[in-house]
Amino acid sequence: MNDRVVVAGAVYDQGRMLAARRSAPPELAGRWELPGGKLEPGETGEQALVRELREELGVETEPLERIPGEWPLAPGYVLRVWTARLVSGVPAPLQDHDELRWLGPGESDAVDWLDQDRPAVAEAMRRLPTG
Ligand code: DCM
Repeated sequence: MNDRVVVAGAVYDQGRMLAARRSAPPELAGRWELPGGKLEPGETGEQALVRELREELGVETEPLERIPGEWPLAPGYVLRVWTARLVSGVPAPLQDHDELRWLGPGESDAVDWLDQDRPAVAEAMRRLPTG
């Protein structure tokens, strides 16, 4: 059985990484994630990521690298994560989120990440570009 893919982005800008607090569904609300969403048929992971970040945050991004690995979500779904660069726009919580926060080096524990995002968050923070 093929699991459906959820893509998420570790968006970098000015040496920081973006974290987003979910507003729904109730069991995930209040927890923080790397923003993203479900891959649609015919899309590459990178295309889905750019689309989801545009829809959810109103920004244009450029995927950089896939973080190796795949993490189980709800049954039937797996999470794949890319690093990405903010190209234009100021992120705003347009959908699914009620707060955004930029995290600098050493600040990754400042928010309560969804458990399933933690391995990718740790790796993305290790890859944080300077400046
Ligand atoms: N999800 C997750 N971690 C992320 C992004 C999404 O666990 N970084 C989960 C939350 C939802 C599902 O994937 O159960 C689909 O996400 P969305 O509702 O944002 O489309």
